[in-house]
Amino acid sequence: MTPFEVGFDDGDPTRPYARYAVTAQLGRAPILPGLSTTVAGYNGLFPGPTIRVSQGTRTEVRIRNGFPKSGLLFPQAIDTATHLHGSPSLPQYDGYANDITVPGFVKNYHYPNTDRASTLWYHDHRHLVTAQNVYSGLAAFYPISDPFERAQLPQDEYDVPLMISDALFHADGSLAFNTDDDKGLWGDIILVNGVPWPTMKVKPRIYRFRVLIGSIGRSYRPTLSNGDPVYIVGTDHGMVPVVQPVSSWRQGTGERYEILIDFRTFKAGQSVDLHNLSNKNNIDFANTDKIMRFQVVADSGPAATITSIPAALDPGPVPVPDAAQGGHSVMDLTPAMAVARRELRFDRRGGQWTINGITWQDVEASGFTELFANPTPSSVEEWTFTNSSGGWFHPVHVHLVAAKITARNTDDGEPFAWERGPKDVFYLGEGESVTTLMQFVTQPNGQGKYMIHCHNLTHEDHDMMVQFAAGNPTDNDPVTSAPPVLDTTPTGSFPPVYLPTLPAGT
Ligand SMILES: [Cu+2]
Repeated sequence: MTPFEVGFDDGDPTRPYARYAVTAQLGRAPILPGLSTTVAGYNGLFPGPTIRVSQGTRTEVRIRNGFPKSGLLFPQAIDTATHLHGSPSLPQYDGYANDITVPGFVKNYHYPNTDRASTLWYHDHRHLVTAQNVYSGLAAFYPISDPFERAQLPQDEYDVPLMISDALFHADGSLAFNTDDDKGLWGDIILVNGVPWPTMKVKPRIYRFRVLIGSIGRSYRPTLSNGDPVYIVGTDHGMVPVVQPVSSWRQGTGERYEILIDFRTFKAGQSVDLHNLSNKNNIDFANTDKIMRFQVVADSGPAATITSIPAALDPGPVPVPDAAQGGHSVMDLTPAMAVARRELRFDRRGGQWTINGITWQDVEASGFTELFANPTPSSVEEWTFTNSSGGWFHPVHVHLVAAKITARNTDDGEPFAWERGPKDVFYLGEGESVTTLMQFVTQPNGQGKYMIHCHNLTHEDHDMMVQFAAGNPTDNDPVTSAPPVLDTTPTGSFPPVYLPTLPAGT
């Protein structure tokens, strides 16, 4: 997406500033052969427009709710709350589940983008309906780049975001929605960037794929059909220190893994498929074991800048604003730095999904004062997340922070090979427990409340979400300090300029 105005000064002229405008609106997508599907997406697209930002460039992203008065999957109008997943945004710009923009209103979100290169994404977070809003289309990529990442990993046409999701359709091509008694949504069609089982043409080179699971509930275990490894070069929050070759990896909703696939030994005309080995407690169908195909074509164009698989990566220094507040590089955190240790248990109780027995309903009933924890800004804490059930899995997301996984209760006690980098979603498989270190660095004047929830979006909606406050809980009230305003923008003021996000050659 191209910013429509650059150089706007919001009072901090030391950093460049870019503005974007996105309208959440209905659109038509040719997802199934010969049929048209109505989606509810950013600019009417699924996935929405990719916003690529250089580290240090501040952004204002205007999200207009341009939906009609009646909804898509349900009769109710689609209210929105937009979360930039992976950004240490101020609470009032973090997509707090009750900070709602109704049709006809616009909210201006401000993002710092000071973090190192990482694959962020923006998606809806409106309480009770997040699953249907994201499923309808409200999800898109927002990669941040920096000089260290640009020097070490493939760029441009060799840097491809892949949003994997699953869906159910009616015979007329319209989206069907069934969340299986709030357990999850299990579609029989696998989509990559909104295309069922696509084929992507690739050159015999090294490609970088930014894999995001945008499904509501389904998790995946991708693997290449020819047995080749993929190389994990990035996790949710950026580059890994040591590149990890894996034959498959497990990935739940909200998680991002950046992988390299080496096509250099392939001849034009050969192909390799990305398959899905699945995981326990997914409901699989005839073709949910397939994701997409890579079709190799003749090489062309300028020489590649990345010509070998790196063994290690340098993420660069801690960003200046974080370092000024005592911020460490997340992978340098050690247990000795932790000033508190906390436990979070993810359970089903009385038909509700709960965290330590608490739900977001309880948070609402408390007038939004109920807190799981109240860490001091810049302090390091050790949090352990536990799913003692054998009947389901929970990918758990903590807002504001990046974390280092230090231990698991499985196998050798170590994190899995693919998750040895900065993370903000932790896959709690059946009977699994994950221990993490995280540092609660806020922006200057950025104290306040942030959410913790399961990223299975039906679990989140019903009602597996709580909150913590970094510093003063009453600072930066997420609902009242930057409310949406009536959208009086004349039509056409914000042209929907965007980069298409379909893989090349599909
Ligand atoms: Cu869950």
